[in-house]
Amino acid sequence: MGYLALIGLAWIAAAPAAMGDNPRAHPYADHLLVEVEVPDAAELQRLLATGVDPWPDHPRPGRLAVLVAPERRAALWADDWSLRVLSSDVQGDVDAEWARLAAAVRPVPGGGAFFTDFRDLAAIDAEIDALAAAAPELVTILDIGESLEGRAIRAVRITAEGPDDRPAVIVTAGQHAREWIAISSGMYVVDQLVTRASEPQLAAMLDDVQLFVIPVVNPDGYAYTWTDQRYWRKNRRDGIGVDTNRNFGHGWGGEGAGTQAFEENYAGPSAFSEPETIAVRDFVQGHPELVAYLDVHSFGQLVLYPWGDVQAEAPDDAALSATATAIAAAMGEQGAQYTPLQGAALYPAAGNAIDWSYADAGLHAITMELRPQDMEIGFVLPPDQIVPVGDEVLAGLWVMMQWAQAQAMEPPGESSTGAASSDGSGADTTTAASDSSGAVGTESSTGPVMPGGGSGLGDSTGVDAAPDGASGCGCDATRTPAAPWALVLLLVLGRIRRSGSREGGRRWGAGG
Ligand code: 0X9
Ligand code: ZN
Repeated sequence: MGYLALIGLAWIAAAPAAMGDNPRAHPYADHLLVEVEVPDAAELQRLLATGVDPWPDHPRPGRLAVLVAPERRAALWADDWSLRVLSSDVQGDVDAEWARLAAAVRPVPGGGAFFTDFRDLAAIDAEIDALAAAAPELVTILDIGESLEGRAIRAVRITAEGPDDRPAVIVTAGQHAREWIAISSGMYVVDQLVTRASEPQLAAMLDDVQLFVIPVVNPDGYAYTWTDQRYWRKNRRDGIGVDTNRNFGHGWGGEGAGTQAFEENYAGPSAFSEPETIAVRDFVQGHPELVAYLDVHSFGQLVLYPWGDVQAEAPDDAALSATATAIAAAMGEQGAQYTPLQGAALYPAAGNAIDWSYADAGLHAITMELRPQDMEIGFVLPPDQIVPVGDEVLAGLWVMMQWAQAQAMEPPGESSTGAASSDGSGADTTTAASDSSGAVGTESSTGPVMPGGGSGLGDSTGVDAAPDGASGCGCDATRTPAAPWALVLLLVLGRIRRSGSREGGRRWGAGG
């Protein structure tokens, strides 16, 4: 980022508008965070009837963290729940984070300090502008829509010069406002791909593949987490909010989608009722060069693939599962262990973004749930995890980009999106299992991988070492078997296929 530092070294702005400055903004005063042992579904209902607020948006039996407002304490303590107080001062925790942020020096846009802490929307926008100004040959900023409150929804396109029909990967983050680490990671991959673009491996990739990153899909919600409620999740529709990740058009209103506006997973009055989901939908539909979609969330350390609403296998289950496994392994080599899993096996979430992008737009689609795994930490990660988590996301994204790159290498007429038919029926399913699995295991298995020289699919220990059982989402994630023999077979198939494609296949360029 060195050359960007030339923009200035000592721009110190006034402390940002602070939650602490806002007299209305102490929504968690006297709240406790309590872990409750919930033996079964009936007991879960009994617990929720006390009016406590489950920390995960998809509460399940097991050890469940709940926010307890002062007026709910008596009801909870009167019963025979097995409890552990995780925090006796939730507002204090929020205030502590805020005090740190308010005291921090605002970074010079493009000056290299952006990832030393979490950043508000203004700083994010300034950083995007600075990156685009410093590398106009690589970066284009696109306004793809406007939020309910009139904020711009911005996409960043990163690619080397070349035709617009080169295969492209889209990354979205920040559908859920409180998941700050997802947003910082979206920014981190933008920063790394731009500032390291001259590294030979990356330069070659950017010749072949285009990347679109939307770091903040839900800017109104994100702004609100900085001014009012740190744990706000949804957009700001009528001050109550719609969960954009239940508002997409595939399976809308099905299992795991809330029907009541107050619910954290409220799906909205109809599919694509929200400007944020409309913006993503229209952008995807307007860019037929897209082949893959990565949606970034927190938390739980999981790599999820379709379907997310029903447990039936997607038509391209093998390909999607192989990609998720490869991504989890690549992320695991950077630091934390990630578990690949079909989304619906975690819990059903009808109307989510990746199901729609897979079923209706034909994209190879993955959701990441980033760090932590631990409910006690939840959405408030310390800032020294921004870069390590960003590196994990970058390593996972690199797998997706390799998958996209492999699409570019295919001989004409052999399409392998690894995706279902456009109506989601799976009727035109391709040979994607071998195609895409081969793709994710091509160059990465021998060459260095962004960012730290790991080995991608070649080492699936990230999968095997993933912890069993409860994820940070409060869900009992069952592990998807890595089936190493199958992966090796697919890898070999991919290699054979890929080298054939190299010799006889098309390259991008005039005439495509
Ligand atoms: O519930 C969601 O929208 C996402 N999880 S989060 O904790 N970040 O809110 C993930 C949805 C992934 N799909 C399924 N679980 N089916
Ligand atoms: Zn989320």
